[in-house]
Amino acid sequence: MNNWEPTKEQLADWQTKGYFTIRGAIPRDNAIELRGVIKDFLLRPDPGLKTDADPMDPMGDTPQARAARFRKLSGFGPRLPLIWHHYYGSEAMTSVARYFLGDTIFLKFNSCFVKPARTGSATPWHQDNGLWRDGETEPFNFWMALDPATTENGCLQFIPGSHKLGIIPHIVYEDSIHGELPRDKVQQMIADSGVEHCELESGDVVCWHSSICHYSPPNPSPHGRIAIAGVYSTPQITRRRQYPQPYYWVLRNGELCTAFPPEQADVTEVSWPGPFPAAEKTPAPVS
Ligand SMILES: O=C(O)CCC(=O)C(=O)O
Repeated sequence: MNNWEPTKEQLADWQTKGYFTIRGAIPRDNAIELRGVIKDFLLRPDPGLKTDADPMDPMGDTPQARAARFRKLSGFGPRLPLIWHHYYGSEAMTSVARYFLGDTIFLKFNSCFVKPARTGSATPWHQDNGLWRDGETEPFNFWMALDPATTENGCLQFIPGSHKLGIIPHIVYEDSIHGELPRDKVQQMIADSGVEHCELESGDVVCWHSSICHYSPPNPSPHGRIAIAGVYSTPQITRRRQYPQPYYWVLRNGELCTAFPPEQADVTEVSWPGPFPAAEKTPAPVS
């Protein structure tokens, strides 16, 4: 294992803003291969993966329409060797996580965010641990652009410094696709701290604190935006889980876990905290 260390700038960004970027975390050619694997899944009549309950428009029977059905796919990383070895279970990513989490790490969540050209929808303002509702602030979140992510095609936006505000209870509005930060609170945070657009090239990664407030807008542009995201954690941080999804070892005692399929980590289960509370009224989403 190499000993990755952040640059001074990355460390300062992590501490003050709550996120930092790694340019060329994996070679661009590899990122483009991974995108091909995801596109292959999207075009299958039944991708056989966990998908959001928010299929996107249009839902026709052309290859283009089939590729535009889903906003998010989950649980594919440990099933696809190319994605596992180049990303979730790679030395490139685990050596970064090791700097923050230590020598024994598992993958807590893995998902793919698909934002097709013109129809790609927004991910509402949220904190990851506001959605998890397990009280964990220390897991390590990472997101890789497979297509270039730009302001035009809906790159991620962060409120710098919002990771210091603690976990804010999330709610659902009538038009929410999942729990989200209270919209009036987001307006106030943006007025106070501004918003940063995180533009990335294929193979670049952004890592963020689990409490940072972030969002991605719809994609009106002619360019699709596919990205793969993950969350690493440790047995010390994660003593409980809320989703019926397995966790997978990536690093044990400083050794990269190279087995495929990856070995599942044993984590004590606790019960699901129940639905998000409903908002009293529904203002327009914050964009
Ligand atoms: O890729 C996106 O649009 C949203 C990603 C996100 O919010 C997340 O991974 O928590």
